[in-house]
Amino acid sequence: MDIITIGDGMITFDPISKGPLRFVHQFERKIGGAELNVMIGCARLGAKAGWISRLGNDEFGRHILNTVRGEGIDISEVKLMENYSTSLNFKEIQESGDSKTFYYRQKSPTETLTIESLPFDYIKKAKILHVSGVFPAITEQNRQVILKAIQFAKKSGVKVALDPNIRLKLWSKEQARQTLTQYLPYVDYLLTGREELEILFDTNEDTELFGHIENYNFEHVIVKEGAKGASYYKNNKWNVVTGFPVNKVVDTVGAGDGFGAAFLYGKLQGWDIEKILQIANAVGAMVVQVQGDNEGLPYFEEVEMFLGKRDYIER
Ligand code: KDG
Repeated sequence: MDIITIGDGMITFDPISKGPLRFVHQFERKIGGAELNVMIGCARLGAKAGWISRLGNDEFGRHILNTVRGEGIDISEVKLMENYSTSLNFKEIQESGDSKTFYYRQKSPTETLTIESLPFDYIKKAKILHVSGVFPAITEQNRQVILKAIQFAKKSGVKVALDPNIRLKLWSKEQARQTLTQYLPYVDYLLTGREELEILFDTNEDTELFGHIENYNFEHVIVKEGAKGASYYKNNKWNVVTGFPVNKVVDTVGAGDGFGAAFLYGKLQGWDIEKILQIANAVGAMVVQVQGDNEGLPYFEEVEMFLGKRDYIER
């Protein structure tokens, strides 16, 4: 595999209408999961992607498995577990396109994914292991599973990518900081939001942030800045790569995952950082124009069309 991840997959119920969830009567059944979205993004762009996970042995679990298989992602390390229900997530969409999430993921099937059951051979053969702060936020066991996996990956020469993806509905800033900073010594690519970086290092001062960054061995620290683009850290400063204007933001969920997928795909291709961030910004801009956590993730030809590097022929 080029790239693999460990994470929860869930059914996402997207509201048909905007506004408070209590007034929404109809939903569309989709799938979500931060780490899984990144794998879907990588697979669509052209990477060989694999997913380590557990789902409930139920209709929703089968639906997720079939969809992920259909995206061309390797599911040999995904198991359907008896006596567990697949996790659910209801979204509320505001007029601005911003959204709120309501989780139903207590007793997630991923609690059966233990350190002992981690597929170390599978991890060892990948080029990149991508992890995020969502999976470790669920249980203490998950925190230990990710720690073990990234320690093993680092030791085996597999690059480690981390998106802190701090979900304050799942854990507090302090818990997130305590766990995620334990992961940092094993991380090569830190793909973060500015606010998350400030939570990680408990400061909003650039000079202090730089001091913390220098304490680790990161190959890249990237700050995702939404519509503005992204910045990469180099020589004690942020270097900005400007984003793309978007006519209409429909749904912002999954944009960071799309950005991350494109970044990781770019690393696999060996592109320079400016080109990687240009493509990642393009993918982020494409994702926010489509409803759903991963429906807007483009194929590589579509990114080229978006950038005007390939003709768009309608009929
Ligand atoms: O990044 C998008 C994810 O947040 C979404 O797909 C659902 O994984 C999810 C979560 O826990 O928020």
